[in-house]
Amino acid sequence: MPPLLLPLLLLAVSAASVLAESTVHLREQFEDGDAWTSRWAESKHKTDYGKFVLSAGKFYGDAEKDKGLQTSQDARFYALSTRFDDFSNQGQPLVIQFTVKHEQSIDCGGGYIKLFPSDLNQEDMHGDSTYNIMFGPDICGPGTKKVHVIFNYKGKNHLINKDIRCKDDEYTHLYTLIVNPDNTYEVKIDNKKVESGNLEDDWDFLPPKKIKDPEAKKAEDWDDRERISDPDDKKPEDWDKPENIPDPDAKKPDDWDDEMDGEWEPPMVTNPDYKGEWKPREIDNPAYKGKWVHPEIDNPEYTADPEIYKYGSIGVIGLDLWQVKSGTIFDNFLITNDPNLAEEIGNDTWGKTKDAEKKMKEGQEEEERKIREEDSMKRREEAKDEGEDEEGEEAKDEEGEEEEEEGDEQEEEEEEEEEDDEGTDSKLKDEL
Ligand SMILES: [Ca+2]
Repeated sequence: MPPLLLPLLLLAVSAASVLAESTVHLREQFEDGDAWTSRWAESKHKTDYGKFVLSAGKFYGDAEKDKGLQTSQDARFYALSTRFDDFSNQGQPLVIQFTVKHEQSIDCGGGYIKLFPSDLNQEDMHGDSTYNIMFGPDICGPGTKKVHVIFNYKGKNHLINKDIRCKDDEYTHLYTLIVNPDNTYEVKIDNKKVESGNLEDDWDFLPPKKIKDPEAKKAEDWDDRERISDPDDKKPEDWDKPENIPDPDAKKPDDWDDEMDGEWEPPMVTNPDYKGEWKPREIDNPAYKGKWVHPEIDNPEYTADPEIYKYGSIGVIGLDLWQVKSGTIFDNFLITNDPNLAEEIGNDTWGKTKDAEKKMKEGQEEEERKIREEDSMKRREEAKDEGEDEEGEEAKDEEGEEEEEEGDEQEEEEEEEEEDDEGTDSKLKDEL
């Protein structure tokens, strides 16, 4: 190693260790039975909010660890939140992470969290309560399958300009948002980066830096025609020929009777000499000045803000959402200043149970398939025993239909993926 590298390396290590001071503001994995009910508060803003229950669901990787908050009633609003010590993310990364499992194969419903300032009245939390950040998946029909990243900036909610697609299968997925004090951000799904960039670029927090100069105008004699008609090109004198002419080969039929049939005229045919409409040839325009570009100036309305990322108070995380078909499980909530720690915890929780969860679901599907198969076999045999060919045919037909249906579903899914996300937010849709 060259001698210069060692002190540099030490410097880098000490800088890293300063940054590595991790703070965990919230970690909630629901591993202590019913005790969560004392930590989470349901809003009383409405009287008919849906109930969250503690459950690992129909299939899981670990019967205990995979327990989380599951929505249990269809077509309901949900409003539950938990409090932690108030903090500001000033000068620190802010990491929000949690898992979502739409095991009901969700049609329309929110899977996002809201991060609130600590002055939120949890008992009165509702759709219009002021929040700092809203983050997570939202699905409503084929049109909306996105990850929301909404920031409240100076009292106004701003949606991300980019389209981040969320997972729409029935497995548990890990969602992570990292907001850095240099005004950059990163969104991860299952510990893989799916989007990143600058807060200023990807949200409309600030007016644009540059605007078109209102004083600048294209000169009237600005010639921006790249090609023009050649003024020297003239139409040849013999150009114009009729499009159709009487057929020169046509002959008056021998039995034509002028008195009876009228005067004979040959039928019209396309003129082989017809050249169409004459157009002069195109040449490069000698007066071409290039495309005119509107000059830009600094926008007088623009003021840089080095602290877009900053929230003075963060103290509550809430699930404020609408679900048509319930069954979503939220788990592994984590709020920290340490992206690496979040990644490790993600791998230790979601990462450790995801494969077993998949295996269990696939095992269940295999069982169901076997039962269906045995059923249809039984029906076929019964039909055979009775010697009724018609019934046997029916059984076969039914099976054929089933296969077709499955095929259709797959096609639909593919179509859905192609559709863009012009749809309405699941919650908004309901509120409308
Ligand atoms: Ca858990």
